[in-house]
Amino acid sequence: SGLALHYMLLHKASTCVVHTFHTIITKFYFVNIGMTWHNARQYCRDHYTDLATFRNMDDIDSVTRPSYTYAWIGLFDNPASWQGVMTNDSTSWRWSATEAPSSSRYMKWSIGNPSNSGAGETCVDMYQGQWNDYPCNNALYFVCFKSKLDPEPSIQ
Ligand SMILES: [Ca+2]
Repeated sequence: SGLALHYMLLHKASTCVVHTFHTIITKFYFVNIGMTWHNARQYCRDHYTDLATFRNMDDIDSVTRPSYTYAWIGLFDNPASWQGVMTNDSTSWRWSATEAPSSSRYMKWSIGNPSNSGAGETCVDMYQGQWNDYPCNNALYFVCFKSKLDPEPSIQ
């Protein structure tokens, strides 16, 4: 009956919480469609989780080879966080998925960047694994990520 099924689901959920834990798996996806940064973010949110967020070098290395062309990643400059005049203080850069600076403080800027050339570079692309601030309205390929719970629970 419906009642019995409801009980079973509750029981199963309860068991899962008490006896198992999960790890979060992140996968990166290179999308070879040219889009503005904001349209790329919407595409990633519709089809995956968000534009790519990188926590360490292993994350960057796990992106497949086509990313070795210019591609948007999920880093942007939040004007509300700018200190005084519009600086490129490293703490002002935010990840799209969290709207927060990197908790690991991991950064991989290319030499001379962020440069804020023409005071209009508020989004970030990646080239050969290194980051460059760049005007958001340019159409570039991009990298999305998808996070999911490990489907295989570990019994303690
Ligand atoms: Ca730049």
